[in-house]
Amino acid sequence: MMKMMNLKHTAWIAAASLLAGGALRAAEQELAPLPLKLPVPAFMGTPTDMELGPHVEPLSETPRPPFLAPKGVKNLAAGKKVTSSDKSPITGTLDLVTDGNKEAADDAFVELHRRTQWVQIDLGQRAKIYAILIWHAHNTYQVYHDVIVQVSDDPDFTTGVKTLFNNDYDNSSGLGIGTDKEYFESYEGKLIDAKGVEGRYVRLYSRGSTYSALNRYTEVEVWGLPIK
Ligand SMILES: [Ca+2]
Repeated sequence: MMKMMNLKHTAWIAAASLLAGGALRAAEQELAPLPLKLPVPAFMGTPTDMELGPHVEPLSETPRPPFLAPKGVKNLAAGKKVTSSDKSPITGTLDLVTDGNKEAADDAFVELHRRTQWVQIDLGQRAKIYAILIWHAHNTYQVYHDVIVQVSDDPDFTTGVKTLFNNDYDNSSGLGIGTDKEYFESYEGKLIDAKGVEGRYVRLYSRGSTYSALNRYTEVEVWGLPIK
């Protein structure tokens, strides 16, 4: 009986100190909505003539709710160096991925060849990442395939790779089956909750869309805090 009480007591102290720790962290890190600047919507409403498979999330009819992150986070990808699996893009240049222009215009995206391709952003230093936003192409209704988002400290992504998002439900890109849903591109971009993951490099895969076999990237934002 005595032993049981001790155990309970110990458990209570552990729970109490966990709570206190949480409160302390919350005080240190005040949260605020991400100060996103969205592009002009190029189209509105729901497509009527597209058949949606079970892997596609229906288009939301309401704007995305504000995303809370620690106050002071910045888009660390702005103006940063971009590399790619495609050494000679069909249209545009890789710097368009981080140039800040995310409008649905013909000169705002880089277009990579067919099949699985990636773009990679070097944040220049390690960072704690809270949200990643992707605009492939929001000029028309389309769903991109095999969207996989990874973070690592290794520019070759051979070690320490953390996968934040993967909707490759049939493993056609060979990085493993993903359980995330496919989704429609829109002016809001796709927001991926990165939950404070740490790393220097962000890599984003895709394998064409319902609109085209090619891979467009209009803009990628990586919201976080540099690790000093
Ligand atoms: Ca751009």
